[in-house]
Amino acid sequence: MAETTTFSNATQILEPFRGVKRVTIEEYFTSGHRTCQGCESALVMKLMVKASGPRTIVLGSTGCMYVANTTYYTTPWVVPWMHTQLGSSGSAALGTAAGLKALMKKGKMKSEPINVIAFCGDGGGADMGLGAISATLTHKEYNSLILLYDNESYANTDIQASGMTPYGANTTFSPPGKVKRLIHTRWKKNMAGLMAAGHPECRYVATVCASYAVEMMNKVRRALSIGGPTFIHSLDPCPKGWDYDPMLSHELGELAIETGIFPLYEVEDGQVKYYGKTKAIVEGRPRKPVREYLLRQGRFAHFIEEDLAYFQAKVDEMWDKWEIPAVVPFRRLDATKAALSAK
Ligand SMILES: Cc1ncc(C[n+]2csc(CCOP(=O)(O)OP(=O)(O)O)c2C)c(N)n1
Ligand code: SF4
Ligand SMILES: [Mg+2]
Repeated sequence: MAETTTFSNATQILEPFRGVKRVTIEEYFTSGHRTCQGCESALVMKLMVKASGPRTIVLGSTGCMYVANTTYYTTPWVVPWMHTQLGSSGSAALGTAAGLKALMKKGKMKSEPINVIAFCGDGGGADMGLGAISATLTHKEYNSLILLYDNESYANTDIQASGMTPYGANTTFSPPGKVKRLIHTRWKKNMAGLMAAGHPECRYVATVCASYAVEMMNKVRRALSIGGPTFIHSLDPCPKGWDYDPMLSHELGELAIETGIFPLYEVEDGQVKYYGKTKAIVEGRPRKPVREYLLRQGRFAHFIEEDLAYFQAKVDEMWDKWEIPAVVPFRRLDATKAALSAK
């Protein structure tokens, strides 16, 4: 029987890396995967597990980060890793955290803080697995991180539109045609805002982009240290689905932030904190026009001026009209504002 120790629900305390030179050299996601050249999601996996360190269990729902990562007899994962069903990242996170806790409490395994991270794609997480993620974020007694890697399509099955695909994008479900130029006309789901606003037991929600690698790793470290269920949304440029030269992945990540399309922030115990260039925008720095980001990608090549103007207006609305800019789309009624200011 394994060594028995007194059980504690403590987490690993992972201090932030203070600059790139302080980042640990060990890798836990190495060679052996077959993702496309320039795949940002593969970089997210590498940084995520570098941030969490060796005492980590990673669970991954079906998608590119499962299929391309674990071809028969090859894997880049150095830490324990398990594949889970497409909509099940939330259930996998909760079940694993609960299982570890039960085994440690019973003295069947050594009591120690083990990081549990479940990742999911936008299709598996924001569409199919939303209910399971939501349930997990209500269970404050189990420590886990759910990381949604958002390449803005069901990429692995050949780029079908998801609830996270941007307005107007060309996907295999929404090819532009002569009769109808735009097939996909829904505005993208606001996952991090939804998770933060709707789950009072979840102490930490953040958005990340691997173009800002140290910041990204530090948010993973914070999420794992704070305890309870936590959630991170990562925006991942995907050369195949977004149709661009793989060398542009890093630049597109930056442009997504600089145009204000994807804000970088965290919500810790209800406090919103903006990061990097998003913080600069909040403090008055002008946003780059969205066309600089959109027109670098083949999936928007059919856009005409009218489409670019609509996209820009929607992003402007996020910044100018939302009660918490670019985070949650609530707007107070004038009567409510007046009543509050009269107090
Ligand atoms: C229940 C179920 N339906 C459909 C599939 C087929 N399928 C495998 S991967 C995938 C795409 C998942 O998209 P996403 O979660 O965004 O991950 P990505 O492939 O983009 O990395 C689909 C539809 C499946 N594996 N299971
Ligand atoms: S299709 Fe996109 S997410 Fe999938 S492996 Fe290729 S670049 Fe990565
Ligand atoms: Mg996807």
